[in-house]
Amino acid sequence: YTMNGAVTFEHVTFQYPDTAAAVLHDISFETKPGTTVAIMGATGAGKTSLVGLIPRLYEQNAGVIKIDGTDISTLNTEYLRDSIGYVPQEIILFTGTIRENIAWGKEDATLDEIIEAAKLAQIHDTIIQFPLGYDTILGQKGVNLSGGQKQRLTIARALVRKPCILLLDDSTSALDVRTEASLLQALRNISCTTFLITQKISSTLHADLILLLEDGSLLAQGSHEELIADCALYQRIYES
Ligand code: DUT
Ligand code: MG
Repeated sequence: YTMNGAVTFEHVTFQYPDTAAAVLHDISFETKPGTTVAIMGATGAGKTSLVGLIPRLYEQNAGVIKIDGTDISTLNTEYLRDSIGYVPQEIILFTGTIRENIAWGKEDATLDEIIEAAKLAQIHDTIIQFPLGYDTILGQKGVNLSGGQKQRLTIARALVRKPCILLLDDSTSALDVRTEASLLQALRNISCTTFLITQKISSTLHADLILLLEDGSLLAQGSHEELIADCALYQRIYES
């Protein structure tokens, strides 16, 4: 079967093997398929750790994580990671063409698939402005991209695998508000459940669910309107 991408956390607690204290405490939330989930919180709050549990990069110590109602610990790891696109916080590009960089990890991707992913990631228009287009070489001997262009390229790399769930770890920090909104709308259009770690209120405004983490605990969750009404910390972030 193919995933719908409804993710559920039930009382999830997580601790890295080499640390004394848990970094996530009793996290519970539920997403609907194809929706946008924004994760906010100060540095060290546990945002990267939380999304890493979804493709089972780590195992939680307590609680259950489900996708479409199925406990992910019962799912084949390869299938799980094939269905989940992960754009890590650290961008990795190598010396090679744009085409090779997008297809990294899925070398059998066709040019059409690469272009489709680049369009979704809002980077196609930039790429075709280079004289060599998708054959443009990146790196020391080639073109240097801006921070936001690099972010969109790595998002395209995740999308070429046609994931049902996409994890964006701070991957839109360098995008302007309008480009980010176009990206989120494109992901909605293909019904890709998107987890967006962000520090920007502009990205949470259109999220269906906002998770606000503080010291590993879920301080608040809800829509922008709900958090503005109920959550003092969110109000402070909004006003700052
Ligand atoms: N931590 C570890 N081991 C690791 C990674 C993180 O002990 O391999 C700790 C550091 C921190 C907590 O887990 O106290 C949460 O880290 P995480 O990276 O999840 O925080 P973040 O919210 O993603 O922070 P940032 O905004 O700086 O990326
Ligand atoms: Mg992080």
